[in-house]
Amino acid sequence: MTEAQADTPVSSTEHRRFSEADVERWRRDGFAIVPGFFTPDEIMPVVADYERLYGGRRPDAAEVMNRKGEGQIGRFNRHQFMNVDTLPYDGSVEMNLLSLHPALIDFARAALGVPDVHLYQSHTWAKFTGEADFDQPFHCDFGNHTLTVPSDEPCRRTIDFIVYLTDVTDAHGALHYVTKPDAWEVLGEGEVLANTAEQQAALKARERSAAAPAGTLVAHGIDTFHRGTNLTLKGAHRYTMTVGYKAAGNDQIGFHVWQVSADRNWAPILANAIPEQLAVLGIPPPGDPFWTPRTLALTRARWPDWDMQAWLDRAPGR
Ligand SMILES: O=C(O)CCC(=O)C(=O)O
Ligand SMILES: [Fe+2]
Repeated sequence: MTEAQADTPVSSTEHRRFSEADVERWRRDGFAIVPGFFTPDEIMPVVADYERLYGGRRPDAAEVMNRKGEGQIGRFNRHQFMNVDTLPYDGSVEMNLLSLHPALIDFARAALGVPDVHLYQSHTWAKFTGEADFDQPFHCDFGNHTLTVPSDEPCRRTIDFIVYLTDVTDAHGALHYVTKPDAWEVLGEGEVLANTAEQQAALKARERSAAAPAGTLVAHGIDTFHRGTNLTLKGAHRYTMTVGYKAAGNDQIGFHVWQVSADRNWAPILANAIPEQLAVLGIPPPGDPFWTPRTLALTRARWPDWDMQAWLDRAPGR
């Protein structure tokens, strides 16, 4: 973990879009659902990008491909993950900056209780009725976010967001979830696996729906029981973005590695993000000792679209 920098605000109320009750709920239940976290103006351009990128993939036959028997628990299958892409996106500045929104960073810092956070996951997900069987078993996401298990300490776990870009009713495949107290009552305290049919049935008896309007933020973590469900409304779609934050320096957690996609278009982000947003991608803020005359000159040459004035203003020797 990194130590708090003297000039790094622990929380910036300027960007605050959650309440203390949301953080308490997230800590106690594992879930906080915050309607209206994003405004229609913020969501609209991103929905337009999704339409351009994914709208053409809407299947002709809008019937649910339900390959299960009646009452059977869902399974993971690769068709569920068809329309998924990773940051940086082939879209607007708004789309590229959504998962880096200062209000998300603020929420992540407050929930994890750390001054510095890192964006470790950001991907799109467009689901269409009939495209796949989206019904999943109850699971916790830690399986592909860490090689170990969720820590006892919240600051070493994660906060994982699902951003609703369209209205998500149950007929649009709303996420279903079980609060931590409810899950632990049937599985045992701190349990993160539910491999038997009996355990799945016990969780199902306690499941709640995260159905909510566009602009809603669903916050959970790597240790929360939940499952994807089928879209059943004919011709419907569900556009969401999946966004994960961890404490900066927590090497136990990972999903995406931004450096590997250096050949993708980072210009919309580099040209428009504020230092606080770039910091969660691993770019040191202005004034960090990484920045020397040499690293500043080389970085400016590498990314000509990036206005580095704020970094130059804090350059050594100025
Ligand atoms: O998209 C959803 O509603 C949940 C999907 C999910 O939990 C997963 O794929 O891990
Ligand atoms: Fe999941």
